[in-house]
Amino acid sequence: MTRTNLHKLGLNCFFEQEAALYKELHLARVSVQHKDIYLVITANGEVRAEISGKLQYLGRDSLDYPAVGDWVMVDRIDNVSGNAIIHHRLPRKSALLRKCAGTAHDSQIIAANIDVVFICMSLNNDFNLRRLERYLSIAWDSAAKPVVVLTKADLCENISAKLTEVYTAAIGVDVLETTSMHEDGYAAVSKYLSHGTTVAFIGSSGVGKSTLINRIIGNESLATRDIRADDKGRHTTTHRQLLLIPSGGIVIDTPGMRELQLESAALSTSFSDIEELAKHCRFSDCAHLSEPGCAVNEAVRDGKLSPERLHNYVKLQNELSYQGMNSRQVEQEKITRMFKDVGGKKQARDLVKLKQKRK
Ligand SMILES: Nc1nc2c(ncn2[C@@H]2O[C@H](COP(=O)(O)OP(=O)(O)OP(=O)(O)O)[C@@H](O)[C@H]2O)c(=O)[nH]1
Ligand SMILES: [Mg+2]
Ligand SMILES: [Zn+2]
Repeated sequence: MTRTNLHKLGLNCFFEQEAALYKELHLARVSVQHKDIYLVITANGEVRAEISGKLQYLGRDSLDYPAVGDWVMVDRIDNVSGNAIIHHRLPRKSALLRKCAGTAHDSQIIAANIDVVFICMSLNNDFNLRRLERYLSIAWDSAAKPVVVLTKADLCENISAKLTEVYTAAIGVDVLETTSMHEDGYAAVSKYLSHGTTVAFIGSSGVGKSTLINRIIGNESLATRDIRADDKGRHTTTHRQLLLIPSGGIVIDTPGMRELQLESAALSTSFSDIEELAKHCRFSDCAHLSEPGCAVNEAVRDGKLSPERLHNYVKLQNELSYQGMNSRQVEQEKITRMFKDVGGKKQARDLVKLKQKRK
């Protein structure tokens, strides 16, 4: 088994002091969480673990449970006699949180005990300052240092103009420009990856987070999207994962976030052109899908509006409309919308009733 130096993994006096309270247990850091099963890195390497009944019972909401990046106390450092049991989660120094779309007040923890947040945004399709602002605000709330990492510089023709825009949206934040297309395209990020420093990568799906991490590590540890597969919207990375960089530093890869909490004001500002067109749709509640007399779709047909832009707008609008609902309401609303297109509101109601009966 490979021995791990826990200081390389980010251990410091703060956590050592906390751990000293539990002399009979061992320190470990959570690297992966799959529902109830965890992978934790111990001094003896990675082991499978689950949380103790007591910890399960005492947890009041999802933030109480261990998450990727957390330091925990486990009862064993091998899997010879089954999963290790996590008895305690040590206090966090920082936490990156996201409010869940669909649930009223619940937040979800993306990563714990991070020093730096790399907010990744590509210089081509994904470039969106409003979205960048939302990522910045969750990064500022985390107590870690935000850094903007612009990817795919090779696909951008007016980099200096884009940089100027980013500087105005991210005042006082370091902004790095990267590309996977040549050897030193990631040189700018290396100075943030020093011994014991934890960097979390966040940003939309497909911007190149996992590609960047593979380059830093120097191999293809993480799956990245196949260039030929045009599966836009499908996430390549499916779970958060903490990895130790052999040359120093720790990274946490995350799947592209689909539902960052949005604000309708921000949406209107970013899509003022579409909102302007929508005023001319025949129906005031036009969803710009396949309704007759839709001015927005007409603009797409005339080549005045890109279909991708409309797609993004509709997607964001959808997310927005689920906000503030509890999970049951979201489920009902989804069913209603599914049938709305085929004119089957009654069918939708019946299905909802049926589902409620089963519960
Ligand atoms: N041209 C160009 N393509 C890149 C660059 N970086 C990444 N890509 C490509 O972009 C695609 C997506 O990269 P990934 O690393 O899988 O993206 P990701 O951010 O991890 O996506 P999720 O895991 O879905 O969140 C892949 O096909 C990469 O090869 C770059 O600098 N330039
Ligand atoms: Mg990925
Ligand atoms: Zn319309």
